[in-house]
Amino acid sequence: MASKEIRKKVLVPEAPIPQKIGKKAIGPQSKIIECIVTITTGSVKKAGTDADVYFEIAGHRTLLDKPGYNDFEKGDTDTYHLGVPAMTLKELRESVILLYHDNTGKYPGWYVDKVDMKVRFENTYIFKLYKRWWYSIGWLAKDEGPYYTTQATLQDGTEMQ
Ligand SMILES: [Ca+2]
Repeated sequence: MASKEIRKKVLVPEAPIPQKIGKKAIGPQSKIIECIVTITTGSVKKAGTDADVYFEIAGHRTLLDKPGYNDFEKGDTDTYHLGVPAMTLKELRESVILLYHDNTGKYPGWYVDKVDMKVRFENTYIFKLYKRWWYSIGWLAKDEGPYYTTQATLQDGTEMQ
């Protein structure tokens, strides 16, 4: 006859859910894995753009585009979730962060009023404010001064406080 089958219930531990979120769960080795970038387009004439806009962190670029939505119109505030290569806060602070567009579409020049970036560490659920770049960017345009460029370096890779 068939041997007696012995079934064992195998207890598989569930993935730990951190009980402490926020500052207490974050240490120097904690990795940032996601960012939220919020960008406000100015209200000056022709401030909006239909160019393809990119946000780049440590060489990892993301096209900022919400499907079925006209991004970056005059006066709008738009928010995007970005996956980023896992990195510590120190590594992020040493990273180059860029905002730029490809100068395509009608009136591609873009007036950027405000940008802020929040970060989420692995095993946490809260996005913490990393930095605000407010009132310091202005025209990203080939035909508007003072810089006549389509790229803004939000962080130049040097250590910031
Ligand atoms: Ca647009």
